[in-house]
Amino acid sequence: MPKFYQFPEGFLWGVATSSYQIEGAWNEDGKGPSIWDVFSHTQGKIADGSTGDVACDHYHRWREDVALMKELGIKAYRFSVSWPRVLPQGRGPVNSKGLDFYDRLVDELLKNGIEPFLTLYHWDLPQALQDFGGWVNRDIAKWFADYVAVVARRLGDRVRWWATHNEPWVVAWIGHGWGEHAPGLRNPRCALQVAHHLLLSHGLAVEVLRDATGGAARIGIVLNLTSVHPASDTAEDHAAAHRADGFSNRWFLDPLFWGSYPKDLWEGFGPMVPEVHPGDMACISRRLDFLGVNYYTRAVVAHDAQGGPLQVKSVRPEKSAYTEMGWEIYPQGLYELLIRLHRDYKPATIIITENGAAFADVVSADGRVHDQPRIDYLRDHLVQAHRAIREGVPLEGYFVWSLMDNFEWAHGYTKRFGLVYVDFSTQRRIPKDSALWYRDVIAANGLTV
Ligand code: IFM
Repeated sequence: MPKFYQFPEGFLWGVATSSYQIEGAWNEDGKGPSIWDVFSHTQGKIADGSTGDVACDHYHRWREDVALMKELGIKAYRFSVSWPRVLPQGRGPVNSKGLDFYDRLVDELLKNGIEPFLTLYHWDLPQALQDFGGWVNRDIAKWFADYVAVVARRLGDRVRWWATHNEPWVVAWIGHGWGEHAPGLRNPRCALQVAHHLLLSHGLAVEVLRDATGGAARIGIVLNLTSVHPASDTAEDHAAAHRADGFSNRWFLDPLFWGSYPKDLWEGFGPMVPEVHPGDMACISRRLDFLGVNYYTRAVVAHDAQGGPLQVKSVRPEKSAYTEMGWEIYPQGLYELLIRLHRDYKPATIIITENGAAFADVVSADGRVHDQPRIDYLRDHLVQAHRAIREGVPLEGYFVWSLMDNFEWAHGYTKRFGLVYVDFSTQRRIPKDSALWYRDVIAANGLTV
């Protein structure tokens, strides 16, 4: 018997994007270069040799993109502000044309009944600040807070939802530990220091946002989190899973909610631990109005004596299905994660700020994109989210990553995550079957399975 899964009234049904991945216009209207401009312009860094110079050309097509969201009945739009578009040098003079762009976007969203959900940092650091060490330099916490003040003063009267950072784990480890993202550093010690500076800058920004918005705003941070499973039932693999959980989840959650780094990992990292100044942890653990959760897949790990300081290796479950990113499809992990967050950290509100999948979408002879695997993925995750709500998790919103196909970082344009297909040679947008399905879910405030 089909069952209807009804979501709470006022549930925030959204879609998400980020500035570098969709805007293009990399050097227009006074914008300064970001570390991603420099990185993608460096040969060999991006799988298909592409850049975000044009991307989805959203900087010029924003009105059309908002109209598309309106047609789909989208209730909230999560986007990010490009720091170097607003402050070309990262600090100092404001580029009013850059700020005007977001001002117009916010007005257009509100005019169309779409709630703006603003992320302040989604990885496109001004190159001018990278030249001073970027996130490795402790001064950046203050530079970030000053940038946040500029944006909040301009948009704070209309934007209610503010996220300071998107996925600081990725910035720290993929950008500074493993070098696969900008700025391309390969130094684990730096990665841990960067993680600390990201958290510190978050804490300062929370205060700035509260002051600038008079307490009306809902302020939070977005983390990429996962449910970690041991590869076997041995005590060794269970211990490895606990360490991996520390690395992926607790290293950010504990400071934010409890004001301390996890002791087991702190000891495990030994001389690599970051420099922490008195007062830092109190600043980092300022009260949050919401926790943003990006969930894509679970992690399965085993003990491995050769597996670096954590002595962990990833295991790929054989019988599972995978997305084009090579990520296992494991909807139940979302439920497990939500329950665990609620139990251990008790965030006032949780928002799923990203969930979605890349598949090898094609435009069929009928001109449509029949992406049933994406519908299946989203449906199964929503059922798990619903299960968590039923069990008391304060989940208030869900954002699909992404509104449209876009620049998937080091993968360039080879991975399509969108509800809307983008033909990058013409910039034509085609809503995929999943977009129409999501429209119906939103209209019904729930889904029948
Ligand atoms: O495209 C990214 C996004 O920028 C951050 N979260 C994960 C997405 C898919 O990899």
